[in-house]
Amino acid sequence: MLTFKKTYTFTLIMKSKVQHIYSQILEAKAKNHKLLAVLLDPDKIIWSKIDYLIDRINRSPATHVFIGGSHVESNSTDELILKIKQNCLLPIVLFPGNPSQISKEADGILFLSLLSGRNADYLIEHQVKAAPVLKQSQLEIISTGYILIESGSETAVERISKTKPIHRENINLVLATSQAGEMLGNKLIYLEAGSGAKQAVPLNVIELVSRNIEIPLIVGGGIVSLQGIENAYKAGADLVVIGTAFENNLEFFNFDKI
Ligand code: 1GP
Repeated sequence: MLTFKKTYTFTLIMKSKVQHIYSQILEAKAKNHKLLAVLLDPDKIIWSKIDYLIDRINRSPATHVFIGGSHVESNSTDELILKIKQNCLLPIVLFPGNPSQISKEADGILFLSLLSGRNADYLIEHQVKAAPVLKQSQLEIISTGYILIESGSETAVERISKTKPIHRENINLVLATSQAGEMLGNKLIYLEAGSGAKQAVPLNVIELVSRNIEIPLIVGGGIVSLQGIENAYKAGADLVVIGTAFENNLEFFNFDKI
């Protein structure tokens, strides 16, 4: 824990700057300041603990709050974002499984295209449906090449998108897909093992991709320890996403006891 705290300087991105989420990610990358997103799924929020959850986020090294899930059933996304905004200054970025999860209350959106799959719905159809809604919003739109990596068992993204992940040992295909995503004009590449994945994205894959693209690299899925976060940073991740580990243990980032 201590090593983790001392090794990385986290940039606190204040609310006044939230219209520039992407430029601040670029700035952090240029300075080698690592970024950390806490992912909240509106369907998994325990509302009786929401104030405590926000307090834990404020005390954590998180630089962003991501909101979303592969399959969000409730309509509580707006309510959740408004509640967080009352007491938390971090930028709130949508990480949607489909267009129904768009909320104008957020600051930005990862406009995802699932490049590892060959299901046209997740490559372009959902994006076409979302475009008119996004055009009417003030959300900062951050196009993101989303690449699912095989992680030991079927994940929600795989099940819902009806696509196969790229095999974790097929590193050349992960690289070519990442580079194609960059050439298509995406602003970010997101290497995803899947929420609650048994195995996180392999470090050699993170290393290879980060060395061979210019745009910032997000890594998430199956990272369950501070050491795991640190390893992903060392391998070249610019931003790490933590969902399940924080959801299961709100003390995951607690540095108070050090
Ligand atoms: C899932 O990458 C995110 O889309 C986070 O995954 O829930 O396993 O942390 P975890």
